[in-house]
Amino acid sequence: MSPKPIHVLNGPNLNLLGVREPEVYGRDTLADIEAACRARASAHGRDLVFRQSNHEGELIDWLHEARENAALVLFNPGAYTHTSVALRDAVAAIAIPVIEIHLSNPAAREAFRHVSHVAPVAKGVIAGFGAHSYILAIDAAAVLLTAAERPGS
Ligand code: CA2
Repeated sequence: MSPKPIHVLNGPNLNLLGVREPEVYGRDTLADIEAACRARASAHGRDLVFRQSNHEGELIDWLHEARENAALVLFNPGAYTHTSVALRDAVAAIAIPVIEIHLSNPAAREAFRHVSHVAPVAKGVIAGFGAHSYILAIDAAAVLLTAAERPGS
């Protein structure tokens, strides 16, 4: 049986990347980031599912689906990071690891971005490296999954 894929889930407005606010989020589009993630995951021998939604309920459905179908989730909840108890509950409810990722470093931005409802139930958080946050997260995911697959772990 082939290993389950890594799911990369992206929240609201991330479809606008590369179009506005390049000084905050960089010049890469979400399609550029997806291509870079696919290449990195493939270098680790992992398949990838990459999705974006502007709807909280759809993100919750995808987290539930990942419970069955994914080895691990990389999750950029966008602004829902700071507002959504429902997304936090969905992350807490699934038994697989979830790594929270951000392009910017929310801790260095406005006070309302300093709270993450997701971080306390995530395996870890990678933030502040632009599109490279996603690549670092793929590498972290590969390390975690390889360790979990080792006999006796
Ligand atoms: O830094 C991140 O990855 C964020 O999750 C991005 C969210 C923001 O609300 C979080 O605090 C941090 C915003 C995504 C919106 O992306 C845009 C891209 C281009 C133009 C406008 C918004």
